[in-house]
Amino acid sequence: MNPSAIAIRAADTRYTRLGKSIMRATRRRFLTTSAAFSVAPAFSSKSDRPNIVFAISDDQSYAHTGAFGDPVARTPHFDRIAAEGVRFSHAYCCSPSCTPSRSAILTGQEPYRLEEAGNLWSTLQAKFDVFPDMLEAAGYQVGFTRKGWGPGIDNAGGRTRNPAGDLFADFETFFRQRDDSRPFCFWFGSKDPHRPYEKGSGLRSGMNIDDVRVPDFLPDVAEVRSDILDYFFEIERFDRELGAILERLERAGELDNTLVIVTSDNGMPFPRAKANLYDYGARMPLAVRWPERVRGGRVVDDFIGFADYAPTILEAAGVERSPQMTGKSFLATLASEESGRVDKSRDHVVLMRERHTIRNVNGLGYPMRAVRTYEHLYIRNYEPDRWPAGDPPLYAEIDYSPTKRYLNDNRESPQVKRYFDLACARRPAEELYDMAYAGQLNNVAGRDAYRPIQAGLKSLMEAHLTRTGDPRMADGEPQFDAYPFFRNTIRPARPDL
Ligand SMILES: [Ca+2]
Repeated sequence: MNPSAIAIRAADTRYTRLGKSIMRATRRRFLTTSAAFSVAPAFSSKSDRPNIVFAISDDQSYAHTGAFGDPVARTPHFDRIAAEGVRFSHAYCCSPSCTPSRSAILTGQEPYRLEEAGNLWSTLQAKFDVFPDMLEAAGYQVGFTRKGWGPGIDNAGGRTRNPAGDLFADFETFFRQRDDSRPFCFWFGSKDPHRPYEKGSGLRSGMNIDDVRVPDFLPDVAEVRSDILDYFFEIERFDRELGAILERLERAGELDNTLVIVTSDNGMPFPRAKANLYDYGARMPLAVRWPERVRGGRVVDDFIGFADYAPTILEAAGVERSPQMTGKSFLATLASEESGRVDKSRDHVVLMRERHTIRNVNGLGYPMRAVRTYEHLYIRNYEPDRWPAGDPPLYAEIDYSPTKRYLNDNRESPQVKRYFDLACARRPAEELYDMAYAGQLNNVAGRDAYRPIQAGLKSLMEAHLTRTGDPRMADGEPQFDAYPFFRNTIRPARPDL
């Protein structure tokens, strides 16, 4: 066993022991503090308080729904929520990695504020308030199915259950056992379209490979097109399951008093997408429907960050937000009846990444921060000597896939090398992209004409990070690389990429 594996195993044991004692303490704490999550007087009866359905796919980029204009992926149920509700064109996950993204959703805080939960596969300490606990303390019934918060070990942080609520086999089981005199909040956490895929499933389902829009950072070849179809196959499966939940609510007469939010946690599992701060890694589908309060048929262009969900959901439920929360409710925007840019202060979003997998030499992460505005994307890479997609030769931050294999097998070809380097090569300490000028492929950082813009974006980003307590803005080395990684995969099991 290599030294990192031993260190991690030791950390596992320490955290398990720690977890048990914290768990007991937390149970007491929860019982004594739950009354603090009070219900506002105006929302005292069930009819004033909506049910909430939070439907989240796993690894889906913003572009891949019918409502966002994709010509192949068929998502009639997402499209319905968008048509009868509000579609947000500029929603961004705080961090393009499952655990930190979901941690931000649940806590209403940026993941860099959440210690271990800034990383994949660690824990979310019980000291961080999560909206399902707060709703439950205010009388809601809360449940989830499949993938809630995670991956990680919730009880290592002193929790007694997944931060998304109590686990149920499916929505139907939850819905049948509920007390219908009280509202509920249900988290539908699909594992689609996370890899692995059944190779060829998209083509076999009848999708037209000629109609695939290949993103500009991937080579336009049959292998990649077919891989994208397999990804679409799972997006469509998520959408059908969403449809079944909507149909069940409609049949029970509960749909129109349900706040339905449909989104994803991070972008498509392809090179230069997932685990990157470019749009295909961090920009998310988002549609919200609540006809009793929200006029439908609108597209809103305000920037929404994932720390904004918890304050929005709590406000809709009439529950006071936690003082820990740094996100901002967008309920007023939902209720405004306006389209386009509604809240003018929402003109940018700040993004981050710390450690994703642990498959690099010494198990180090690839720390990044970024700010996205309508016109630009500025990225700061704090450790440019490390490898953004993981160390060669495995580049293990990129999920195994036919697309990754194609890039690797053809990396010496002049047509493919550029794409391989976009995903895998080292990156400079600063990147700046001008949306009007070759989008997110042409780094213009350091060019004379862009110096004032670059400086302005850096200071906008750092002001936000400082205001919200990012350890990277404080003195001393941040601890993200020292937190435990609760999975025994130090090296990828498959050496074949
Ligand atoms: Ca994910």
